[in-house]
Amino acid sequence: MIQKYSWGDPIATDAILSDIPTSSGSPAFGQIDAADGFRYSYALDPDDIVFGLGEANRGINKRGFLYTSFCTDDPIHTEEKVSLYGAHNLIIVSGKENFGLFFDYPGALTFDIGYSHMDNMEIRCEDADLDLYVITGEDAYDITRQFRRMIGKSYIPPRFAFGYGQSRWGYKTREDFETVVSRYREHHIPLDLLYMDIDYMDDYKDFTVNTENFPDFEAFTAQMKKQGIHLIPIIDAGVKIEEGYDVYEEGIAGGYFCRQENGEPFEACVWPGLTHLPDFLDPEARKWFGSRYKRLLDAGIEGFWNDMNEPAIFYSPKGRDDLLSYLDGYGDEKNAFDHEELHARVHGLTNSPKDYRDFYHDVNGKKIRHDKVHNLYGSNMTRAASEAFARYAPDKRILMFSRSSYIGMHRYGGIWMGDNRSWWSHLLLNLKMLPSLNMCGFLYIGADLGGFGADTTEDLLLRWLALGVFTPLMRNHSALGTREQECYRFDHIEDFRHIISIRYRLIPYLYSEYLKAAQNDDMYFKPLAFVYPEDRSARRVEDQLMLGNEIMIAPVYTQNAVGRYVYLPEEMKFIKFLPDGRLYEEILEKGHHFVEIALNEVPLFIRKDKKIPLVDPAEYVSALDMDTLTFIGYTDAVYELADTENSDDD
Ligand code: MIG
Repeated sequence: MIQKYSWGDPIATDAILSDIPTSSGSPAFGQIDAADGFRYSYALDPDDIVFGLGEANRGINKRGFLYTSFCTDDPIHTEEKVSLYGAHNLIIVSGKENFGLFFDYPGALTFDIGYSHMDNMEIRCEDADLDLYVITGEDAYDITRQFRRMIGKSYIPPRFAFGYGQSRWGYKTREDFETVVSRYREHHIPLDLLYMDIDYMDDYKDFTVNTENFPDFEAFTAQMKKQGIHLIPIIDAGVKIEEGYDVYEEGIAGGYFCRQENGEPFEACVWPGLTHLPDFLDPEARKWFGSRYKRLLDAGIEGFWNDMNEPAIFYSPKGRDDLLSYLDGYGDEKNAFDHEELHARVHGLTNSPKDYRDFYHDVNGKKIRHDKVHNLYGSNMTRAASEAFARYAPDKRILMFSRSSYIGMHRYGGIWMGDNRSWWSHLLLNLKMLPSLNMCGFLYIGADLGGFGADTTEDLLLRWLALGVFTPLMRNHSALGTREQECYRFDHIEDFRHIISIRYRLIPYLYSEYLKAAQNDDMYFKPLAFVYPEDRSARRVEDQLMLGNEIMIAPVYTQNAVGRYVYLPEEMKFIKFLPDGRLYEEILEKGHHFVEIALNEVPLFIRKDKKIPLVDPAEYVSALDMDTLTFIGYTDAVYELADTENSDDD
């Protein structure tokens, strides 16, 4: 059952598609104080687990910390961080009472889940203008499915988007890309996607391609496609201010950019230098920006990633000028600086709350200050793209994923988890986000395998890939200046070939489970707690996941480990794909086990009386041969592939 409660004058977010009448009175669970701002509080039972929050820090169980939904470009995801790139305001309390809460509020919203007081949860925001949906059900899984039905169907990518992708910030020329492809093909490591980061553009100008580095871009995409490779360019939110640049000029002429109080377009400095931010909350501006993707679609492009759309702001001219006049204030006494203040001012230039209060959106004819709708910005950028794809390529699935998101955007695309680092702890952190994101509708998801920031190591990349085998988005990506981490850079290239080949052998199964999840408003990844709610041990497992309806995964995330402990809530068949092509199979009883898993093995567990399909590997998705299909697991079981028609796999 879902009940909706409403306070003040909520801003429409389009997160919820179902029409739910507003209830009077107050929710059956917790207390509300809407006198000064908004506060929801609930006393937690010692046994309660709190699930949710999608892309957020810490555990699958969110208890014991503080989280603020305020989309933030922060590339250092250490344990104390309260905001990442997304704002996913769903939590589910599972224990003494079972209920879900979705706070439909697009500004900053804080979830204090046993942080200030261990046994209390408080959710608060500045304005008492919001809708609160209260969902009651049998258990967390049931509540999740009700929620998913209310937010509409998840995005479905083309089948090739289940292939493996190589990315790196720094690839610049046609030759750079061709080298990556030829080295992958030469070593017979499967590859379907090649990501183009900001350097493909002309001066970081959206929807341009540097003609010196790509003299004939269309011929290039066609030549790549012949080799089974899909090029996926990045698009940034900010539009460079430059006379003669058509996107800038159209934006000005159409009045499509966010404005300051005085009506002048707001300026933000990002990669291209000074930019204007398109007002993605305005349907006209969305339509215009979306139409720009067509240029690249026409050149043979079939997928995109949207970046910097929190929006990230390095600094604003106003912030810069404030700093300069502060410096001027010291005149000749440069040594007299208050060093703490100077430090704070310099660091405060980036993603400054002041800047977010300094520009406005046009929401259905109403002028709304940015910070009040901050969390909708990236979502609406991605919506602009998706609505354009529906206009220009209605019969085709286009790959689309975004960095920033709000619930509702799951209908338009997927997300990647942003700038993680080459840390073992992030392998585990990324694993924990997977089921939480699925709860919020985001199914096409994945992390930068190997880690984005910092230098990776061969063993970390191998272990991360062994998790990536199962994530819908399987992409190796890294930052400019870090150790190069394409698979062919390392000593044991055959191990990389093996692990990625296993992904390809599993694609019919993985894509099929993905389609089933999308079509049935279900989860692709589930916490064990959702499948075995009565099992007290399973309820607390944070480092194993259920995938689809048949398997459990338990990646190794510790350096130098030769295996790991796993908990089996029921008998399962433990399977390892060995590097020589053989399968290791062992039936394990319910309970705790230590399983050995070498760096070059891919483990999975098949649930009792289930089986999964497997095909022979191929070097790209459209070369997979469904005639080679066999089954592994409890082979007397029945398995049905989802209907994969219209999946655009070439
Ligand atoms: O400020 O385009 O998260 O994936 O490589 C950094 C360069 C901008 C951030 C993205 C990352 C991408 C990088 N971008």
